[in-house]
Amino acid sequence: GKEPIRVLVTGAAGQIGYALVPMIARGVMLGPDQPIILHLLDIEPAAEALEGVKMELIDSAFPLLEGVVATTDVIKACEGVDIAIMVGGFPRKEGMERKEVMSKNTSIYKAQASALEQHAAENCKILVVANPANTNALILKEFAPSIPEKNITCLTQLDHNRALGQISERLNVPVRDVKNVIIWGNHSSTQYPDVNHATVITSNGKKPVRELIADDYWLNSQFIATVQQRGAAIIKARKLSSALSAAGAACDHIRNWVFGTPKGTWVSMGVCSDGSYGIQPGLIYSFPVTCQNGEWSIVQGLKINEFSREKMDETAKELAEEKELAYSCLKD
Ligand code: NAX
Repeated sequence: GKEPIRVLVTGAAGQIGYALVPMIARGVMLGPDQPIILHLLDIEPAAEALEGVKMELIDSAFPLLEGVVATTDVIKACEGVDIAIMVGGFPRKEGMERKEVMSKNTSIYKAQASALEQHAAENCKILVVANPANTNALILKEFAPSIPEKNITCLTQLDHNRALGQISERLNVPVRDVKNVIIWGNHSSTQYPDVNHATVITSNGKKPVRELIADDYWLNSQFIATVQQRGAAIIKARKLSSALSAAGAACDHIRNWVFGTPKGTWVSMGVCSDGSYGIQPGLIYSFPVTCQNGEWSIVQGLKINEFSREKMDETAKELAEEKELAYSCLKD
């Protein structure tokens, strides 16, 4: 059979971790014939809970699962990993300043960057989920200079899936038939969910979403706000933040990256900007990407209208500000 792949999940004792590790162990991320060794990292206060997750993984007797390393030692956690899903971080608590949260996370991501750089497998693919996701990924990139930029990404597939879901609900079509929405920018409420290139497969062929939904108020205002605010709506309803949808999106992200996107279809990923679409090079910005042979590339040549341009720049501006804030934290 195949050699096992080592997958690191940080923050594995948390709620996304609890939804994510069984998906990985069932083959949702890397396929039904790919053996897995899970590396689970969390911090000392969560060590016992982490051990409990390990016990449940053993008790699940997943056929693909060949081993579980559960640890609070970041070096041991990173040893030889082929894929790293970075879910661990410091959450924003009520009354906390943005700078305080940023400062906690920049120091976590600076330290974990070095551990990955020194101990992960060559060509390890990294996905940052923990917020502020784009800026945590940026810090990881800057403090792990020997890891190729193309191997460091952040999660906006959840936002992408939320956008697909809203179109599917509105048109009452299966979500699998909705394609090519785009999430531009930051995984925050300034993100720009763009439907201008999105299509739906109908019995009469492929149709633009803008043709099927001839309601500009809904598309230009309600749809965008619903996707931007979906995380808050989930918290309000569940009293907990998105976990199963976030875990599912993390699996989608890695699966698309490793196995490729179907011809004519793109997904959204936070990746290092090369200046495409006039976005400041070096920022981790969500773009439409296609994947092939384990590598992503930014979809080129899409027409951008004035409305989109403004929204794409607004979210880029927020990311540039987050970058400055992160660096000012590192200097303190
Ligand atoms: P939880 O608080 O349930 O879990 C986080 C876990 O990380 C905890 O077990 C904690 O002990 C651990 N942790 C803290 N510092 C760590 C460190 N230095 N090393 C390793 N582990 C550490 O949060 P959860 O709901 O699971 O969310 C995890 C992260 O995902 C949060 O930052 C959250 O904001 C972010 N999200 C990002 C999304 C995205 O689409 N990019 C969507 C979902 C989610 O909100």
